[in-house]
Amino acid sequence: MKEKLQEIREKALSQITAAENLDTLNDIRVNILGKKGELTAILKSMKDVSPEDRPKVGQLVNDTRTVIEGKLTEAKKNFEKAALEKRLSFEKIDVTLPAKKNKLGHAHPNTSVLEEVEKIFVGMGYEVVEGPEIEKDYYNFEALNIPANHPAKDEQDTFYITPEILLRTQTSSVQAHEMEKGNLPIRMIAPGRVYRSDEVDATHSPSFHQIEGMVIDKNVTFADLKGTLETFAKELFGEDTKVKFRPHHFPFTEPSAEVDVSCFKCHGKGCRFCKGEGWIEILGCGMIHPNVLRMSGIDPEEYVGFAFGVGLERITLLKYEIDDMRLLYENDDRFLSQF
Ligand code: 2NM
Repeated sequence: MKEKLQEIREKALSQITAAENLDTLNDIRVNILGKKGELTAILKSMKDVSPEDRPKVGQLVNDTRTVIEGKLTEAKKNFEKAALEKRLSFEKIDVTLPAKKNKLGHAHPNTSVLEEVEKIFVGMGYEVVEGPEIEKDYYNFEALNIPANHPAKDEQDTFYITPEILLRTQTSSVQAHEMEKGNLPIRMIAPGRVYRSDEVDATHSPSFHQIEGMVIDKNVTFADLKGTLETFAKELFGEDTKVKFRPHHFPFTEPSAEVDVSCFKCHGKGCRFCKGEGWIEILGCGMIHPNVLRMSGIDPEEYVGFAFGVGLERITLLKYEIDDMRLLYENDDRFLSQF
């Protein structure tokens, strides 16, 4: 038995040394260590060995196996190393070839403008607050002093889910929630998507974005509102921008105003951009109506506030001189990649 093992071992080692490639090595492994291999056959014949000799012989078989396996592994490594070295000596990298261009995505123009607007108001100490797009009629209309018979509540203008639940038509619903919480003073903007039952054209979409702002504190005046919005307009459209407040009407503010900025293209002379007016309307605003404060549990004798609402798309179209709102929603890369 011992001689037989010695013989297998020597034959294996010399075969391994002579092997020319990985395939030959594998054949050797199968012939000796495989299921029907020579060494395996010996293991199987162990039952014929006398019980006293079995441990010794067993040990010998195992040793043989270990030596052969070790040699096989070593030889395999040498072949692999040689193959790698051969490949490396052939392969070359031409560092003068131009690199592949990685096309990076970037922010949508609406997103860039929103970030700019948020930065301006955060700089003035405002908090950015978000709220639900599906709202109760109460927070979208009633809490904002919009009475049951108001035309805005018509099904022609508002998407109702049930008679009491709707898709918000303005983000002031978020402000109604904040007022109700009663953590005063409040200085916040509420950006987000709103829905109105409008036909699609160059200036309308059934879904667009608004940014509404609100400040509630003691001793807030219309002068604070004017100063705030003037600062906003100058930061957004340039230092030489002029603002004009025109009286207007909203149910949730009293007094109310619309704000125009001097045309940043023609600086007020009148051009195609401002339709010859020299001024461009950008937002609505006013002092929060006492009814709105009272309804949310705020005492209008103690606290006052101002609020404003801007259409994000309108600002984006103006800033980037885009003449059709539909371009903002089509996600055509040839259009978007220009910004
Ligand atoms: C506008 C114009 C004027 C407004 C009012 C409020 C609230 F919740 F404080 F009452 N938020 N936003 C407001 C006021 C919005 O959009 C053209």
